[in-house]
Amino acid sequence: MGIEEITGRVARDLEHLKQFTATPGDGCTRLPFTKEARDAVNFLTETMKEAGLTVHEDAAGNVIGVLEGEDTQAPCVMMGSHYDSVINGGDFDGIAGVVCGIEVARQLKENGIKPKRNFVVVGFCDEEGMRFGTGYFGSGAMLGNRDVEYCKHYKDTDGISIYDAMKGYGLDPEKIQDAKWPEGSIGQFLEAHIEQGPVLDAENIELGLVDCIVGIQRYMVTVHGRADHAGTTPMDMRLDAVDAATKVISKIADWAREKADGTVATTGYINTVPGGMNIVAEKVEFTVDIRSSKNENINDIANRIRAALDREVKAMGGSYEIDTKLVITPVALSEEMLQIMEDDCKERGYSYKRMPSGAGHDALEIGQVIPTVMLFVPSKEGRSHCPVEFTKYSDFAKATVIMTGLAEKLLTR
Ligand code: HGY
Ligand code: MN
Ligand code: MN
Repeated sequence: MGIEEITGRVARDLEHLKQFTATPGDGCTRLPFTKEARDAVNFLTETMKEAGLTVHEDAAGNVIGVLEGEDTQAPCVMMGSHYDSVINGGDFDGIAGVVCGIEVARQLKENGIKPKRNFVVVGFCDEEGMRFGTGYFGSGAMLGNRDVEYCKHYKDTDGISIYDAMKGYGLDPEKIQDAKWPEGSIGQFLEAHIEQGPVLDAENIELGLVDCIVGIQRYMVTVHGRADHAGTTPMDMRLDAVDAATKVISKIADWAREKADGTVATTGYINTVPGGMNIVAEKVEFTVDIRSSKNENINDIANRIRAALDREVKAMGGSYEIDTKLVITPVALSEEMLQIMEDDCKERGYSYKRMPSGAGHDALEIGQVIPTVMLFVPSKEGRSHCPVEFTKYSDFAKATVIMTGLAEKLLTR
């Protein structure tokens, strides 16, 4: 099939998926266990079936399509990404990787490939962690890393737990462990994804061969002070949670800059309670997201945050607690599979470069235990996690051609 037809099929599927958002006209908002997620899963199910896959939804809400190989018990080749999004995000983050997986299945069949092992396409649930502050729920469940206690512990800002959200969505959270795949049943994992950064677009390079993914630590910090009148309470009598919290928050970015090696950290969410302009805040909640290709950097910044909280909150006279949302180490991706894709790029004359990923992905969770590789396509002006996120459909098409070449080699050896 020519690159134009492939581009047309990818465009058709992604254009159709754009409608499944809770914020039409203001980016993609497709949170886990919502109507938008259900609509997207229904469309992916139909599209996978039309591509000749046998489809089911697992206990975690992942949608799974299988192109059967000769030996259905042999370790499969899996390809996929996530179908959820951030709030007011873009139309390509995650979902494009699922569509590319379905497109690779189409090309394997069109190329007359007789796979010796199953080729499995997965749309993962809740990679972003946007609703519950966590991350990699579907891919983590597939590895057996999610249990009932986890589902009950994490709640969204309306106080709805993953457990209750799953029940409302029609899943049984008590069966979450049924999503686990047997040890050794997945041979390799492939993920196509937008770069979400500026490198490929700025250097006019068509494909990014990802050789490592940063580690991530995410925390929700709650600082407790005391609500008081903002006018009458003398400064030395206040337990001002905002005063203490901001003395810590204001240092985090500099601690990342000091590493001067690509380490990053940010506070993406701050909430004061009760939130009145003439009330000294009773408490402040804020998130921390720290990333680096060096795990010791992440640990160092996390430890400095804890020490600063001890110092500043003690001085204020209040207290604090830290809810650990995510701790995952950096991962090196498969050199063997990178080399196969690199050779194919050279043969086809596609420009490419090897590069790290500053974004986490389902590949970060899965790559901890399974040989994994990622292929990036350019993001226009490096923009992502916002409505202007854009990638040319022809870029996705080139990625599917390279991924099909890799899958063919893995499935026929
Ligand atoms: O946050 C991330 O790195 C990814 O987009 N989930
Ligand atoms: Mn994302
Ligand atoms: Mn993503």
